[in-house]
Amino acid sequence: MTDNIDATILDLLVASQSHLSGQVIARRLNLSRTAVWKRIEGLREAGFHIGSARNRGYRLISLPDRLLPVLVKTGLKTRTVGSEIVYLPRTDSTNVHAKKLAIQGTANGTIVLTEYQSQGHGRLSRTWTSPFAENLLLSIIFYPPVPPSKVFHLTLLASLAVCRSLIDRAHIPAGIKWPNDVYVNHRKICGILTEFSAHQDRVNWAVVGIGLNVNGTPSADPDIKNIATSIRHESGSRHERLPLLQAILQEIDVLYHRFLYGDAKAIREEWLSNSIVLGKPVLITAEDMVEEGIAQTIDEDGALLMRTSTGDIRRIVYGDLSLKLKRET
Ligand code: BT5
Repeated sequence: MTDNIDATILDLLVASQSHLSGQVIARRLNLSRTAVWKRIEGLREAGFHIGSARNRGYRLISLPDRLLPVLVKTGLKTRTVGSEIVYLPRTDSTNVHAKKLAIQGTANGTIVLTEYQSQGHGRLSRTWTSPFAENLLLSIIFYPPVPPSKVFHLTLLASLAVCRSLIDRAHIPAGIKWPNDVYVNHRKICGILTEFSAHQDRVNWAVVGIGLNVNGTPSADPDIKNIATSIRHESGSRHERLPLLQAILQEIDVLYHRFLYGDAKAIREEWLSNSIVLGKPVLITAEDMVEEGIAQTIDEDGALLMRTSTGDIRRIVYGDLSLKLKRET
């Protein structure tokens, strides 16, 4: 695991175009040369490729393809999101871990990042599967000063942030499927799971979990091969996870502040213009109902308004339900 000393060593190595002597690093950090050497060994174990030459010192050759906090923080321009970054190479579920941190009162905007989840989950105890270090798996903790009816905006803004980033950075035609998915070419590329705790009319904390398929190959996973896609599958080549993650965090940061202090209406409008369900025939299933109709819009609180065959407008509140575009059924 890297910390501030590692981060400073990495900064020095990145800034230095050639070798940097252990003595110079030691002096800058007020460490012994042996301590520097131990740090370099630790960074090598974490996957940093650092060369060394006698009498010349160390040189950074390549960075690891791991979402280490020091890398995520470098160049990250956010006010709230990523205020703290908790990196767990493996965990059960980032949402589970994040909920524990939220209860302990971790900083607003803290993110929990992992390379692998043994019990990643969606809604209704469904499973979220993702191979080691191929995709993005994270949860963001917020303490939004809003009533529970507004929490769905967090799912809206996260899906919008992912959608924008996929279009702008990966150049793939992403669209949002109400209530919590991002789709590309009729397949799911991202799922979002927002969980929260509220007391009376006030949200205590909310955790926004995001699973985005970047370099995974869903076609190799029998459970999702017919319904899922990834950036790699769509574009035909691997995609760097780190800049994409930073772009998503930055988008979420901007949208979160806009949601709280500015213009939730504009977010909803942009969300609507990226929706792939509006105007389409849809089938809603929940424990106690099956409804068909044409998706009309979402209202201020994120509920879907659907016109049924009798012409009535039904208001479908986000919850434990599933929405299928009729062509998928
Ligand atoms: C979701 O649930 O789509 C929300 C998924 C949220 C996952 C993130 S990962 C980080 C954080 N930590 C967690 O433990 N969870 C969050 P839902 O709408 O219920 O959809 C779940 C369904 O998506 C499954 O039943 C599968 O059919 C499908 N699925 C599973 N893994 C997938 C994948 N990698 N790509 C696309 N679809 C997948």
